[in-house]
Amino acid sequence: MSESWWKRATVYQIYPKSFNDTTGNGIGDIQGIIQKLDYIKKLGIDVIWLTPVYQSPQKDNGYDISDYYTIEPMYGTMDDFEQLLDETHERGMKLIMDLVINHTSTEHEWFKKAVTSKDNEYRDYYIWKDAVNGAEPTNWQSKFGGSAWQFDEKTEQYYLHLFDRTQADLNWENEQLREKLYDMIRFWAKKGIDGFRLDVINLISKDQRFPNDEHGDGRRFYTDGPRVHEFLHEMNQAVLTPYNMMTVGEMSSTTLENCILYTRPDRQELDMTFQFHHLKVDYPNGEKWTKAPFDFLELKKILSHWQSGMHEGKGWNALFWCNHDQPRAVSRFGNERKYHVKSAKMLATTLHMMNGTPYIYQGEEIGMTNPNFTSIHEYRDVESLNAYENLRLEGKSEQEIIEILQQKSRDNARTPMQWSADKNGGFTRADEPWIPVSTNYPEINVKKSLEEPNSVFSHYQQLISLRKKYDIITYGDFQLLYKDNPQLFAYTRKWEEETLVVVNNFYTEEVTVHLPIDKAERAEILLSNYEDSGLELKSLTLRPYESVVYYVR
Ligand code: TEU
Repeated sequence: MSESWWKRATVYQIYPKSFNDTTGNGIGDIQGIIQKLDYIKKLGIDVIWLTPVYQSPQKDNGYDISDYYTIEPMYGTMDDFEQLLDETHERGMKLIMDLVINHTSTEHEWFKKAVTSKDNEYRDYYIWKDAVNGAEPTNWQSKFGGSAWQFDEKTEQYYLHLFDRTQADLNWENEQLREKLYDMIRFWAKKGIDGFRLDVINLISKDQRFPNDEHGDGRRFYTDGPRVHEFLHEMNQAVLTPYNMMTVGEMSSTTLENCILYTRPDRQELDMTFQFHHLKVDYPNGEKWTKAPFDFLELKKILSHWQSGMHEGKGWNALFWCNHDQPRAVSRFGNERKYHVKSAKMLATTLHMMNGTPYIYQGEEIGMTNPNFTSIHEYRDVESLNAYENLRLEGKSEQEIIEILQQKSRDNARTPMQWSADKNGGFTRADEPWIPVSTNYPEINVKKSLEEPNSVFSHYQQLISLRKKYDIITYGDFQLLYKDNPQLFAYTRKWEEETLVVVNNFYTEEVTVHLPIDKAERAEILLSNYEDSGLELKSLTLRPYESVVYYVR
């Protein structure tokens, strides 16, 4: 396998809690994943990314780890995990784990010891500060709302938590702590896993002055922080390269310049990065908790900027529309009602023909939608529940808040995988799954998608196989066309004598374009979401959500 095999790979993200339940307790489990490996293989997947299955009190669905070395019992046992790993490999696929090392659960042994006294040997594994003027040490805000500092009555100091108060930030300045984390990574690498997705890894280095943020929520003092590249290179040399781990960093609020530094091969830090700027184009003035349409021109601008910038900078993008923290793509950027299949396919083509490694979030391959819950009692996510309380305090009505959650909540992507039209979408035999199934499971499910020749599933299969067949998709450059067109996302990929022309109509209105392509008369269609797309590139009319990949050589 070449050292950059992952440049041609497609990754499938599994959120185990909502994937497949085999015990009847309403919660997905590892044996449930094993049952569906042939399905994932049929899609054409190369790598599975498993979100956390370590022991956790589940305050943040596993991103609050209390023991890095134990499988959470509700998901199964270490034997189950090792069986999953073996059976994944037997099918020629790889498995990467989620590595959450910016913080641990406050139920982790390290924290439970650290909080016993100021001079405990584990105290410095976390970030403790005295009150300032009787209040929190800084005005930094948690990403889940409220202060990022929690007061501990026993030792009369605050500890830092950039997320929930039960998720205490680790002190990466402590070398002994770093070594303990590298030992843990070696433990999993020695089991034979193939890599890691590193959770909010660009937050691990904090400005040690811990200043107040006079202009914001404090993120500029810990995002892409002063020693982050040093720490990542140290970890790379200590464990990631020695065990040949594929790595993707989740980079909260990062920059193109930093992502080039994180992923340029000569720097030996990470292989690729997720950035989120394209997923904030429906956050007016950066505010998530408002109902707003997405800004299409901004979406094109951001994606194109990252395509060209990372290509020129020799970095590598992780491409995605959705994950367990984001609303469903077809609901957010497509048309889940009248043009459900067409728009789901259009979004898939738009992303998968780009430069980078594409990630498919479970259910995206069949066009799963937001569930449009109508009651706060259907929501589960700590961020959603905090937002509900905060919006009530702001005076918003119940209906206004529910409409905002319907559009923006992370629960949107966490409803159970829809396998069939059976009870609970075939996810569980329990009466009540841990979170309600979307009511459209009789219409949108795997069984139905596998039976239909022109399903969203079959479109993803074709996109994945095109990536393996055409090197231009992996190595070609990127050029946006018609950047000011309000409904068309069109771009070219060029490599040696070849050109891909990818045209995507993001709306229901028809649009006519005159594509400036050399040798256009030699164009052939590699993939379309319509049966009869035109070949006249000089004057091409695209129908609602029409999406076509042309190949010219
Ligand atoms: O997400 C970090 C992150 O940037 C998002 O959670 C975002 O900040 C949040 O959704 C507010 O919009 C990672 C994990 O993917 C997420 O599930 C965890 O909750 C978080 O880190 C803490 O571990």
